[in-house]
Amino acid sequence: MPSNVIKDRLLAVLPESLRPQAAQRLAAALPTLHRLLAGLYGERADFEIWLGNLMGSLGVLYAARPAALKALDAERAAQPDWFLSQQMLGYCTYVNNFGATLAGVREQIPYLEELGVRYLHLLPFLRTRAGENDGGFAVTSFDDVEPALGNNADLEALTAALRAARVSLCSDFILNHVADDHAWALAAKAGDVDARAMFHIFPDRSMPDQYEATLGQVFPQVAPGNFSQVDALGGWVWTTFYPYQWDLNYANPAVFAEMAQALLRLANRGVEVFRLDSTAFLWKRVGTNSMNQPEAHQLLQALRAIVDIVAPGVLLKAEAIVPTRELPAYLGSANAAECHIAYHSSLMAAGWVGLAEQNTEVLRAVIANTPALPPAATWLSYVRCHDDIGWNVLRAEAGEDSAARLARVARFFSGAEGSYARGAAFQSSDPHAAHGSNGMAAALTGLQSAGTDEERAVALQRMLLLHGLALSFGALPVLYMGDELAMENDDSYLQRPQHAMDSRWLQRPQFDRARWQQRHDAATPAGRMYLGLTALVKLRRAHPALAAHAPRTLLDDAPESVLALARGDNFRALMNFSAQPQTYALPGSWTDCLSGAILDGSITLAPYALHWLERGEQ
Ligand code: OTU
Repeated sequence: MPSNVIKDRLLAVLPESLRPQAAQRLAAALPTLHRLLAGLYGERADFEIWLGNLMGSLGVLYAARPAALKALDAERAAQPDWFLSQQMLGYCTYVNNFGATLAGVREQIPYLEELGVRYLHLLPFLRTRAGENDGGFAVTSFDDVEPALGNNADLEALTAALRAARVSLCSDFILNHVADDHAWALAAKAGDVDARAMFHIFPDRSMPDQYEATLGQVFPQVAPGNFSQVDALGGWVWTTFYPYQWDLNYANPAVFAEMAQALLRLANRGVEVFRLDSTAFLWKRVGTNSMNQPEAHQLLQALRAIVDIVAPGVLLKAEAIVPTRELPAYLGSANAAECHIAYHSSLMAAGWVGLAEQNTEVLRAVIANTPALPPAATWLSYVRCHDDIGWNVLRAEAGEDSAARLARVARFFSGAEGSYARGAAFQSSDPHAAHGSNGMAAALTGLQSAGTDEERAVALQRMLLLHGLALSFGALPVLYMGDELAMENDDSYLQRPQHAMDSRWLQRPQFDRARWQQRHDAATPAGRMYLGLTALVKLRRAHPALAAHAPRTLLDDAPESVLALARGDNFRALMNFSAQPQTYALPGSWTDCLSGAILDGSITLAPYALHWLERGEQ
């Protein structure tokens, strides 16, 4: 089908007034979209018909986009790097833990504003499976809010209120799998042929065994294997994660078309950023680990092209917990846009390795392996999130004996051998290794185990150090709910049989009102963390050198336990990962932004200290 016919399918459903703008966006993005989809699905006899229908459906969603969101699209099209500013700061939380419901989250907006938050990631809030649902990561309907949390009107009221406060709502978009009680899964179980084709279903073990030969395992203890036997399906279905999370089959164009529309319907309710969950797993290939396949990137680029046409103010964020070298591809290149943001899980994990080893070797290797990015794209930096800290992403950077080295780090954070940390090792098929470590930052940095004021002060310094790295690296930094108040582990999951095997629940506590009330009281750990962190946030806002896209250089003249980053010519971030003071020579005279001290020729960093320096005497 010639491209003007495809284009017309979209334009035809738009009112006259929207057509010139749509024609412009189509001219920019349709050739790419057409090429990508033809590459993925072009060999099917009905490809052109399918594509025409998809364009018609996109037109309907284009026309339905509310005026306030169209205005946002226009504003952001005029300034596509808006989210790279040093004014941007994220906050991530579960709805129920933070505000009970979506309406309750709305009440928390003043607190978010006080913190300086401009981006709020609410963990899954769509209708989820009855019973165990992996913290909402098993979605039953992309068109309904989980009833316990509210309804679509509450969602729209929340996005409107956040928009008014200049806070962008980020929602998970779990596109790799659906719950086993999603309408497609139910229909597949009932024998519907089209619904069965939405999944990877195998009559016997022959294909699953072939795939398993080279697949990894995400939850080897609680959900071993990548396939689940379902009698109603008469065979095995692909389930990378829990058995009730059925992977979607993106080799079927219907899956792509349905999911793209589901995303846009949420965008039309005011979701501004989509956290694309488990993006690495979207395409399966025998003989590989079925992660990071070229087709997974083509799918994401196609999704991006669609967003650029229908809702160009929307951002896509890749959640791909993969080795550093695989990460940049998720942010695309100058001529192939993909996601706008990607988690830098290597940087996050390496920060923790730095603490455990009191050495920045791995951190420096990660930073050296972090390439410059295309314009209007950035990393997401963070200290903790709702998942484990996955160590395996660092295998390349952790040197020759990386497995043993990372296993030592995992043992350190589970409190072994006299360590101050109070975390838990997570999920491994190998008793000598650990997939990851769990625990709140306060537990992993020693605050929870501290017995004296001095120990508490050191632990808080470690927490601020890692947050300082996230805030000065050059990224969109996202705080994890509770860390700003130095909240500790929540052990209550051990009492819940359905969660007891999944120690990620350690870091999913209820927002602590009592600590929140102490946040301005420097005599409390909560207050010290809050005041220390908010001082950094405030300072960051005033320094364009700390914007995500401002230049970054790793300085190699610092002691091995000190990480030294130059941000442009006139700004430096220095971080001491050791328990010993460290001295570092400085060229010329600098001002310490936090203390105001003037430094001439050198600086001595206290244990775990973070310093932001500005050139000259300010
Ligand atoms: C994501 O995570 C989510 O963040 C998890 O909370 C979900 O359980 C999972 O998807 C399924 O939806 O591999 O790259 O090691 O890092 O499960 C995606 C644990 C993932 C997580 C891993 C993960």
